[in-house]
This record gives sequence, C-alpha cells and structure tokens, in this order.
Amino acid sequence: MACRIKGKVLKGVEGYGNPLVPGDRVCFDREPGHPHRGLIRDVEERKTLLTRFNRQGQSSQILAANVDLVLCVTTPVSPPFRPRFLDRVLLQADKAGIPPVIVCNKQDLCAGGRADPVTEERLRDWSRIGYPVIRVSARTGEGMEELQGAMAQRFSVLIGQSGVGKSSLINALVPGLYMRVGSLNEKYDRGNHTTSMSVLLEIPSLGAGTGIIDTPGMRGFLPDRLEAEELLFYMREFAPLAGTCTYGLSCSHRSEAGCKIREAVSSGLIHEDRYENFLRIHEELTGLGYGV
Ligand SMILES: Nc1nc2c(ncn2[C@@H]2O[C@H](COP(=O)(O)OP(=O)(O)OP(=O)(O)O)[C@@H](O)[C@H]2O)c(=O)[nH]1
Ligand SMILES: [Mg+2]
Ligand SMILES: [Zn+2]
Repeated sequence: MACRIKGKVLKGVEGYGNPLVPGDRVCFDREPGHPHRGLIRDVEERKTLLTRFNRQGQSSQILAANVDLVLCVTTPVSPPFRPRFLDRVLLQADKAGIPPVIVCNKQDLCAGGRADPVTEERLRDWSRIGYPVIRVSARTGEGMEELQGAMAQRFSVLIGQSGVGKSSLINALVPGLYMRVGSLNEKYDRGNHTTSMSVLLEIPSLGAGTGIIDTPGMRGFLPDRLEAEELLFYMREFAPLAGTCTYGLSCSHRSEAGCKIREAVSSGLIHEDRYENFLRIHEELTGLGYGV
C-alpha cells in the first residue's frame, strides 16, 4: 500500500539524510477517506543498517535496512573492474555486521571463462581473506544457481557501480519481471544510472523470507561512521596485526621501522592494492573528522 509519513518527522530515525528505506518495517494507519493509502506512524528498530557517508549532504545515507547479506556486484570489464570501490563496500558491510558476498557479473565477456590477470588476482585475494566470490552472467545464466543458493531465505541488497548489471541480475533471478536495464555509455564504458530509486522485491520461488533490494549505481563510496583509528580492525587481513607494530597503535604504517603491516605487504599477506587503498581511505577518514 502506498504510504507517507504522518507528520513531519519520524521518531527514532533522526540523523540520517533519508528517514526510511527499503527493508524498513513500519506501522501505519489507513488514511481517513483513502482506503488504499496509509500514514506511517512508527518504524521498527532496525536489525541491520547499511549506510555510506554522503559528502554533499554531510550526513549518513541509509542504503538498506534489515538485510542479511550484501551482494557486492562487480565486473571484469564493461564497466572496468574497480576493486578499490569494492573494498570500500566490503569494509562498510563488515562494519555494519552484514556478511558480504562478491558477485562478479558478465562472466560471458571473459574469454575462456577467465578474466584478465589483474581481476583474477584480486578475486583470488578476496577469496583468500574470507570473502565468498560467485562468478555469474545475468546474460547466459551461468553461476545463477550458486547465487540463488547464497540468497535463499535471506534479504539481500545489491550494491555496485552503475552498469555492472544489478537490475539485470534481478531480471535473471525473477522470471517474468522486467526491471529497467540500461545501456553502457559507449564513450566512457560506464553505466548511465538507469535505476533511480531503490526497490525491494520478494522472491518466494527461492523459499519463504527471500527478498532482494536493487539500488541505484554509485559513483563513489565513502565509509560511514568509521573512525580513522578503527579502519585497521575492519580490514580482515589487517585486523590480526593491529597493535603489533613497534609503535603499536600509533604507527601510521607508512615509514616506521618495525611496521608489521608493511612487513605483511612485503611477504604477500596483505595485497599491495589493499594496502594502498587502506592508506587512501585512512587519509579520507582523517579529513572527514566524524563526530567533530
Ligand atoms: N554481456 C553481459 N552484459 C550484461 C550482463 N548483465 C548486464 N549486462 C548489460 O549491462 C548493462 C547494464 O545493466 P543494468 O542491469 O542496467 O546495470 P545496473 O547495475 O542496474 O545499472 P544502474 O541501474 O545504472 O546502477 C545492460 O546493457 C545489460 O544488458 C551480463 O551478464 N553479460
Ligand atoms: Mg539498475
Ligand atoms: Zn605499522
């Protein structure tokens, strides 16, 4: 039923750029004189909350509420593979306590079933540090059974850049449904931001309690409600090394002697690209100064 918020503000959800999102459970009354419309008076406490920091609005933006799984969608090509974007989504999912799964779509575009060496190396590394990787093609249906297995009886949210095929995956998962799917910009090989609003769909064919949220493609992802000092603890292969450097937790992991993080990069325990990304995110978080 189409509902709107009763009054101006909803209690309990203050402090976010957007008060309600797909996945929220609400209480509503029927609108007097309009039997098919409702007035939302309350939102249930959220079990999980996936957010990102909105630089323009200088606020937390909620992406989905009450989801059990974050499907981080990427592609080896078209649009180009952007592992550093995905690292940020993985980080935020871990911070939010929602298990992430990497979904590498457009497998049909990989000659011989293998992506280019750079993509393959990063996919292998994510898998090594504990993130499940599922390779699929919304076009050919390859890998969809494995994805369905991961999604069954859970509520998932699809997160990824524009054009990676989030809406196409939903179309492949739900026969008879036709979500609007966009084309790629020929000049820039990027998506055109086809989905403009998040939507939640139930998929009873995958078992009771199965649902998925499609979201609009994002350009960037700034971690939310994460202090620079905490970053280390939310990067899975870094976390066990926290505090072990000669300078302990005050080490910047850039040039100090006895830095265990840099040693781990040299020995291959931490991927070079994840380390570079760690430094960049750390710098950004220092600049943002949450809570100041
Ligand atoms: N070759 C190939 N093309 C695909 C596949 N999945 C999606 N596409 C194409 O990729 C383009 C973008 O797909 P969308 O589903 O609109 O992507 P999206 O992630 O929803 O994009 P936004 O809504 O803009 O965030 C379309 O032209 C799709 O046909 C796939 O598995 N293989
Ligand atoms: Mg879409
Ligand atoms: Zn260090």
